[in-house]
Amino acid sequence: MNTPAASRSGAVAVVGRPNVGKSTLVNALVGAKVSIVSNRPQTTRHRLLGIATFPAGQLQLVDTPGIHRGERSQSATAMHRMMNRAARGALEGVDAAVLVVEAGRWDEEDTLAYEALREAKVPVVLVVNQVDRIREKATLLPYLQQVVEGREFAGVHPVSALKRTGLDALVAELLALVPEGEPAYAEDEITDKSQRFLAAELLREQLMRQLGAELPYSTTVEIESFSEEATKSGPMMRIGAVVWVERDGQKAIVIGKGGARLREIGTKARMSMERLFGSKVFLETFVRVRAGWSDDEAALRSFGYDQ
Ligand SMILES: Nc1nc2c(ncn2[C@@H]2O[C@H](COP(=O)(O)OP(=O)(O)O)[C@@H](O)[C@H]2O)c(=O)[nH]1
Ligand SMILES: [Mg+2]
Repeated sequence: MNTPAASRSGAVAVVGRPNVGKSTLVNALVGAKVSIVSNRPQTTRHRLLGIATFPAGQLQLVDTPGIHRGERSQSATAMHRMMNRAARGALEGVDAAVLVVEAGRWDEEDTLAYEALREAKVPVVLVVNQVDRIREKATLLPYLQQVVEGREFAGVHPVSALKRTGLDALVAELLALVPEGEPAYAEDEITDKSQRFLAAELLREQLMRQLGAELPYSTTVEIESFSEEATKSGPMMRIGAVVWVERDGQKAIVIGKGGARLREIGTKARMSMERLFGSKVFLETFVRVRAGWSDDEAALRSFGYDQ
């Protein structure tokens, strides 16, 4: 008799320094953009679950803001403490962790992330990402030998999250590391976040991508209204969003000449929302000024930062 292999299900933390491609990897495994991506560090501000279901089981991937050295923490111990705290938060209750690094590079922050993971005593799978950017493939082998030397990994996977190469072997390895069990989420669920939250994030992604260097960090997005209605051509989501900035000058920058910048931001965000939600979206975006929002805890709470 042929009994099918038992299904597996478990949580896997995705950890690494900023900008290595953690969110891109989570999206590639989930098969949809649940976590926003930009070339700026600290794009991810919230802990988010990406749910990836395969024939052999389900992985709940914990995407995290990158662990990095705080600018103000000068001593190695303070740095260490911070790394540990960040890693521990992401590691609560997970069955395994993925340490994402950039192919061809390993610096002090990668070492700290590795050490924090080892202290948490979960199996660590090393994902060497962005291998598509390595022109001389022959340089990869000595690099891999060098980074695993003296370290303990449950597995090592050179991948390209962007081009989606090397992911099947990674998934097989991760499924083997999580316990047997039924999926924690239904097959069609892709994240633990609401559509409202995802809509705010997709708008923030465009702010990160389209605004000059300093501005993205002093903006945030709040969804004021969110409703679904039936139209002749199918369902439509009607979304009202506010981009909060700290100063009038920033408002002018976000809006742009004749409103051009805001239109471009809104159009791109709407298209990503339509792709993710599989529905028509009518997006209305306003820019408002609220001084010092990032310091005001009550404001942060009302923007959903305590989720
Ligand atoms: N060439 C290349 N770029 C990548 C790859 N993975 C991520 N990136 C890019 O690296 C940048 C940071 O990605 P992101 O996922 O936001 O990194 P995170 O901060 O670790 O979550 C983005 O511009 C991505 O498009 C990859 O496999 N290859
Ligand atoms: Mg990220």
